[in-house]
Amino acid sequence: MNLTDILKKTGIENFKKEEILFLLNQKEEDAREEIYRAARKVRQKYFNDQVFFYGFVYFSTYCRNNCSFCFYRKENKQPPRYRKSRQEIIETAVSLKESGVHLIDLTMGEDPYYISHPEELIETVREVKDKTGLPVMISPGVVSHKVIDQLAEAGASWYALYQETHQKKLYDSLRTGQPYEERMAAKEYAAQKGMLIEEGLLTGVGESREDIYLSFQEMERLGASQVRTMTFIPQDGTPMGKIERRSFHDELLNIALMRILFPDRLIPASLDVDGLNGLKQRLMAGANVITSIIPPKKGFAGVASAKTDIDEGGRTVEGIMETVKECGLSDAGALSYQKWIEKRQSQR
Ligand code: SAM
Ligand code: MD0
Ligand code: SF4
Repeated sequence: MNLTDILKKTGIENFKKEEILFLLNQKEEDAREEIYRAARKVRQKYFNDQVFFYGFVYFSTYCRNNCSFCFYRKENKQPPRYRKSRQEIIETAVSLKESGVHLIDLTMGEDPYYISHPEELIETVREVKDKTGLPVMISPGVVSHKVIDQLAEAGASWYALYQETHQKKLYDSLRTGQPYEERMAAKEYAAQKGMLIEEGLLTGVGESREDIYLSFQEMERLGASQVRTMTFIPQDGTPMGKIERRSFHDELLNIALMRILFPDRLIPASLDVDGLNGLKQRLMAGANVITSIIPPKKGFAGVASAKTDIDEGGRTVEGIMETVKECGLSDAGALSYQKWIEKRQSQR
């Protein structure tokens, strides 16, 4: 198989399984650079070198679950637990909007309070949308079909829910006590109701190339409009806390392959793994969204990197602009983001 020839193609439907496995197997720096270059060309063609910015509002860090990889798992005593008031959430969302983000991602642990008071969540979505005028993504974990209906009705554009892996045994070891099919069904239902879906996988949790291939297939089957991956970061006080952190190079390869296989989808470069430090490489691998933009000194946390660069202002629109420019990219603007969403929704 010839790398250069394979890289002439885009779109998962045009690749044979062996070709994707072959791409996933490239370990030499030169070969990987060639893949990143191809991914950048695809981004140029489909997105004209423009990127989108997502504000991240982690409004409750309480969680009933015990994901083995997550700092905020119920049994961990270490993370700061907070539940922000509606007022604080709105103020933060508005200040994020004023700083230049294009979407507000409202994220929570599976907080028992919100699970028994879904109307609070729904009202928050409605108000954030109303007061910011921006599209809203909701990342609440698994919620009932009824709550999905209400979230869609309140105007949430996106439902973000990551399977982490599509290999069921590995899934069961990561998302302990959370049936695979239930999580998948929530996404499928939200898609049916006209919400855009974000699917994601963790890199560096023992997945094989075959498993990654399976995840790409599932992303396609779901019709995910945004696809992501983040390198697993070991967390203190958790069952996977003593595993050695892997370099982010496999994440970069996965980002680039997603860009080539899903040329017209959104793919995040998350500030939540390596902070501002890792942004350039992720953008140079073909990402076109910068996520986990968090206002400094307001007491809002990240997930995988709970604190990195937040209070220093590194995870702000101002903080990322130099890197964006260095990569030859520019701010797509809120209007073009809105249009992208409308177009995608009309195709679903
Ligand atoms: N609680 C909701 C859920 O699990 O769907 C929403 C927020 S959850 C904290 C968001 C995502 O962060 C997870 O799905 C996972 O992909 C990622 N994440 C959590 N812990 C991580 C870690 N230690 N390293 C890398 N990514 C992590
Ligand atoms: C991020 N910390 O974008 C956020 C989070 C949830 N929808 C996203 C993982 O990196
Ligand atoms: Fe809870 Fe989400 Fe963390 Fe799992 S990943 S423990 S559901 S906050």
